[in-house]
Parts: sequence; structure tokens; C-alpha cells
Amino acid sequence: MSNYQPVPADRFTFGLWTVGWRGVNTFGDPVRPALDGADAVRRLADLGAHGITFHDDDLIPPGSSDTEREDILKRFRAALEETGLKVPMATTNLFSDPVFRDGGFTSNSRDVRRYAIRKVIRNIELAVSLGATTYVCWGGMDGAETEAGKNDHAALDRLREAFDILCGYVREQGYDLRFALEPKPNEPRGDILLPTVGHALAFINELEHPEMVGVNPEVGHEQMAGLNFAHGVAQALWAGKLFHIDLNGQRGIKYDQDLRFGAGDVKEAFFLVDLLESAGYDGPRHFDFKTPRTEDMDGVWESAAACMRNYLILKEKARAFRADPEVAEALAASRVPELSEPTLGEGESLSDLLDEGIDLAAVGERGYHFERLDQLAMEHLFGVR
Ligand SMILES: [Mn+2]
Repeated sequence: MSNYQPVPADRFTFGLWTVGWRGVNTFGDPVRPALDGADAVRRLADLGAHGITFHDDDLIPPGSSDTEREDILKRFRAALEETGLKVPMATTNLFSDPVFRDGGFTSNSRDVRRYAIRKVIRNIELAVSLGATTYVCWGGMDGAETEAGKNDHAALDRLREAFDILCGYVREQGYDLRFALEPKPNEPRGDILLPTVGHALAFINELEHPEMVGVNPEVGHEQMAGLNFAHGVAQALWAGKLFHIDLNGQRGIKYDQDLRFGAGDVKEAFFLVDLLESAGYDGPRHFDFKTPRTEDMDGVWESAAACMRNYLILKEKARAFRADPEVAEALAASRVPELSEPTLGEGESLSDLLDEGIDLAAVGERGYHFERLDQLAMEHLFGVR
């Protein structure tokens, strides 16, 4: 029995903006103090995390002078060195500044689009210098409240242009860096471009360098659209595009809750961990959560530790589910392994299939016993098996 104590080899990472979230929302002022990047590094290392990630503006407050920037980075780098914490990913804030009120890469204003690309490139330089190999892009302000105000065809052209420019830059510099698009259906915009994993995967295929771009799906974002997150992740894995993942919790179709991992739809969290572990996903398990503003800083660290602990608990549950002989038997009774057999056998041609008969009455009576299988999963999750 594990003690569920995370270690760096588990590859758990946290956004600086997650533990650093001060609890500001539409109706409420900050409830917690600002968190210094170097302090966050030390605290996360103590908890057993592998890495920290950041938006440019989380680490270096906008308006900082060059000297202030250097001082912040010096302390941040020293904390990384001291603790061994890594920076596997970074991202750009293209949403907080008023200039981004109509988006970054797809703002109707050309000067804003050009500034957005400059802002990304400046932070890519920092990200690469800190060892990051994934660059996440969440275009949260790239959307609309009215169809009249946004030409979607042109917006998608500009979005493609931005990624073609950025991929070209990374190639020219010879950086080992891939981009990961983060879909979200709405919030802060009424409707956001690339609202789901499926939309993002289709968009990537239109790029000049599709091999450099994948997705960073977030639990809550797919669930806000009423979609099954594990299915979205499965398709991203199938396409070879799961470059990164944002783990958190969400309860149904409502505002973006960013609950700690495991605190939303527990059953879907169980099947997600089962999928990631069985598929051999070897990227960071990145938490993008926000501790509710009822909590003080102690609550923030409790919540961060619980994200990792819940993942490890679910990992053990999933392993036990897969190792259970009764589950193996139930999987066979449900014909799950049969789906992995090609529909046409080796050496067979379409005519073999066309010539074949089927006893429709007999096959139509076949039950699939998924209820039994699902109950076994639930009982593992409940801890009674
Ligand atoms: Mn979210």
C-alpha cells in the first residue's frame, strides 16, 4: 500500500498562477497575498512536485523595469537550482492587459496581433533558457460575444498565421520546443475559438508545421461543454497530440471552477488516470486548479498537495482494477478485447466480408454486460474491492 507521497518521478507540475491565485473573481477582491515565484518553487519542491510553469506576467509583473526583471529571474533561477524543480512548460498571458480585450492573435486590431506575437516570442526566449520544451497557448480572449463583430474565417486565418510564424521562429532558432493549444468553450469570452479538443485537432492539421503543435486539454474545459474528458484525451492520444495536460475538477456545465484534481467528477477522474497510465503518457501531470477563495495560504498548500495525492490514489485504484481477475473476465464477457481485432482479418479482402452471413436474430440478442464491468470499476473506486 502506497502512502501516496508524491516524488519528482511522478512528474507533477503546477502553474505559478494556480498556487499564486489571490482569489479575485467577478464579484470579489483578492483574499490572499501575492506569492513570490521563488517561494512557490521552494514550497512545491517540499510537497514533492517535479516542476513549476508560468505565464510571463505571473513571474514578472507587467511594468517591471529591466533591473527588476533580472532580479526576479535571478531569485527564481536560484530557487530552481537549490530545489531541482524543473520548468517543463511556459505560456503567455494574452488576456489580462486591456489591449487584449478583443483577443491576442485574433484581435480585430492588427497592432494588437503584432504585439501579441512579440510578447509570446519574448517569453519563449525565457522559457527555453529555463529548459521548457512545451509552450502552451490558451487564446482565452480569442472569441466573440456577437457574430457581427468577428469574421471567424479571417480569425482562423490569423490564428493559423500566428502559429506558422511562431513555429517558423522556433525552427529558425533550433529550439527543442513544441506548442500545445488549450481549448475552452467560453469564459471569459461568450464563445471562444477552438472550443474543444476536436476543434483544436482539426485546426492543427491546417498548419504549416502540424508536427510541432499538439493540445493541452483541461478537465474542466471539456466538461464545461458537457463533453467526456477521457474521450477527448483518448482522441488526442490516438492522434499523437497529447503534448501536455491540465488536471483539475469541474462539476457540470457552469463557470470554470478549476477545483483541485479529483474534486469534480470522480468517476471520470478515475477513468482519466486509468487512460493516462495505461496509454503510457509520459508528459507532465500538470495541475491548473484554483483554491477556493474561502481558503488562506495554508488551504492553498493543502489543496495543491491533495491534487497530487488524489492522482496517486486514483492511479493505485486503476492499477488494482486492471489487475483484478474478475475484471479481466468481465472485460472478455463484454468483448472489449475483440474491438482491437481489425474488422478484416490478415489476408482477407472485402469480398470475404461480403460473402459472409450473420444470424441477426441470435446476434441481436447479445448483451454486452457493461453494467457489471462499470460496477466493478465503481467498487474499486469506492474501496470495497
Ligand atoms: Mn480552467
